[in-house]
Amino acid sequence: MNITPEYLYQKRRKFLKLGIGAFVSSTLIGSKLSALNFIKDKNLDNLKISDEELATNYVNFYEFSTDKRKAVSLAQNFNTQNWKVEISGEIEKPITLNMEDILKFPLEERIYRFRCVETWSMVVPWVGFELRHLIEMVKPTNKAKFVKFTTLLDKNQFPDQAALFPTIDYPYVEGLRIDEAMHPLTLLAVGMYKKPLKPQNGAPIRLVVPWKYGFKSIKSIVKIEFVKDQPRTTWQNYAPSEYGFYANVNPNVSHPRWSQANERALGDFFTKPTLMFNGYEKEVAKLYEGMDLRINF
Ligand SMILES: Nc1nc2c(c(=O)[nH]1)N[C@H]1C(S)=C(S)[C@@H](COP(=O)(O)O)O[C@H]1N2
Ligand SMILES: [Mo]
Repeated sequence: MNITPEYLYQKRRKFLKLGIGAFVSSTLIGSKLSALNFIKDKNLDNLKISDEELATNYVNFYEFSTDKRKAVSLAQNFNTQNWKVEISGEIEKPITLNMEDILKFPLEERIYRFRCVETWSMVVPWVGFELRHLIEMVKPTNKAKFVKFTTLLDKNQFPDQAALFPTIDYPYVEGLRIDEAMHPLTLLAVGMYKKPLKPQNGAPIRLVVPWKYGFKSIKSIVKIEFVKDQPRTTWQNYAPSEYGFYANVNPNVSHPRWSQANERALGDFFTKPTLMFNGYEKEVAKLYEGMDLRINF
């Protein structure tokens, strides 16, 4: 019989597992989230939400480890105290925001499909705000054509960044075209399952672009830059023939080493067909009108 109230258990676990830094930052976000009257996503598509334990324990976060389980355990002491996000480049109002500032954007819950390029998928109830609100605040100039995102670079915290031969180039960089970044589906997430993001899922703030492969949804962001030219991303650098800039979920365009036609939802035994633009075709297809999606993969 478990007689420990869930909130006490949670509290104790936090103290045992998290460094004090992560604790401070996640309590800040946690108190904000618990005070929040969520604009509840009505889940009109009736998506089956993934089990929270699976979604928080089966992760890709190469800075910690390429091994999904190891990444979770190595992430537990991640320090997000005094986290800042620098917003710069082709904008009228460059600014550096702390998490308190960021939590003033209108937070809401969004239940999204999420599809990794490795063919696993999940459905996550994110908590976040539309990136376009931040973009509107900083007033991009007409030279701003792309948005470039950068993850924290910190060899003291990320074992793979300190390795003699890191797996990928760091810091992790991603990018979106400005109209993709302005799309109302594009989120900056600070939470999932009504709680602050866990370190392994990209605390304290990450991108979520639900119609693109998961690697576009960059974690633990410290910099957002508005740029003229299409930024070169980490995965393009790693293998340009395998990971394109657009990375739109597309069952008709195979990865050179495997098909993208099907996927397996976390916890499921059977696979199911992958949907064009991950099920968001109605909302986003117009962004790519006239583009050859085999070339611009
Ligand atoms: N900084 C950083 N962001 C990242 C990654 C990473 O290794 N480092 N992995 C990406 C990949 S491949 C996926 S599928 C998603 C996984 O998000 P999740 O672990 O929260 O499910 O994060 C993406 N964002
Ligand atoms: Mo991924």
